[in-house]
Amino acid sequence: MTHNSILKLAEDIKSMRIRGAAEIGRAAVEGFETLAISSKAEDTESYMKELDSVYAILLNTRPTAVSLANALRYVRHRVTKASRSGMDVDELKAITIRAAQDFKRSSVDAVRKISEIGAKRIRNGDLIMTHCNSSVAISILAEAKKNGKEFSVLATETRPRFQGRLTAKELSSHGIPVTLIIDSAARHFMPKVDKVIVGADVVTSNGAVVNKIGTSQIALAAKEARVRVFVGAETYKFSPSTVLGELVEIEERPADEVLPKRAQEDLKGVKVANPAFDVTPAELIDAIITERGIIPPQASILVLMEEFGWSIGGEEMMKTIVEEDV
Ligand code: RUB
Repeated sequence: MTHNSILKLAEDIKSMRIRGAAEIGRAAVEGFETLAISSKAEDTESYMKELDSVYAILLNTRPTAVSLANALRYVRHRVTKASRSGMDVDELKAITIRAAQDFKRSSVDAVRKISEIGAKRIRNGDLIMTHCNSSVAISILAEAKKNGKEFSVLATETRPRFQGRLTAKELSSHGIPVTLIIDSAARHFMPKVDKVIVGADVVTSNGAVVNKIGTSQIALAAKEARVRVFVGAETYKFSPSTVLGELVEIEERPADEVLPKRAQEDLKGVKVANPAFDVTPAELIDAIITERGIIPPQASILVLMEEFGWSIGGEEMMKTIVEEDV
């Protein structure tokens, strides 16, 4: 039977009480920790079944963020390997907890490294635009402020869920001057902007970035105004399956996030579309800041090859869609 707190965790991710790609990944592996602590399984087979069921429940909460899938696979892969090597159920539980904690530690560490690298690109007097609420983008800005840089930020409000308000609040709490603007004002302000810094839910093998809906419009306006676009992304946000041509699924959120139920009744027959993310092609991105350094988006394939130990067209690369192998 699935533990109630795991179902609650899944619901919290689905309803966006827990949100943002990094946070989703870290929260998901905590689901495995909860399982390991509370499972009453006495043999490895039953434990692996429970693990697989928790994996499926959490994986299906939000379809776009690859951080979620990669985090879950990071843990499951280690436990599966241990199970195949003949470890007993208590050892498997201990490995689950250790792997989950390793993932969380490496995630926090990656964000810290990205913020140190990214902060160096911020100059005194900069006006920086950000979109949505990215913990990675905010860490870069907070680190720059900590290092004594003086700059200000334009934060888009990010309809329909207004995550930009969270961003404005967090930046303000770091003493960074911030102005909240409506999403459609992005192009209006762009000629005054020095840099755009956003986060990512997914980086594909061809260097495209999937992030909050509206990111690609901002990147387009930035290109037109010759403003640099930086994306902060940990390497676990790079998607291995895109190398085989898999497309990233764009999450469609409920209509009432855009139009409350009562307003929908007034607009009978009108459909609402509410995609949560969009794709910004590599040509509109200047650099991706990872924990391993700043790379041009076109080098994303190299990150994936190193991460998974692939050679071009090699057997391991061709097996990437087999979940256990990634
Ligand atoms: C959040 C969003 C963020 C990325 C990166 O979307 O698009 O820009 O997830 O965030 P949502 P982070 O609010 O729908 O989850 O840098 O924190 O991983």
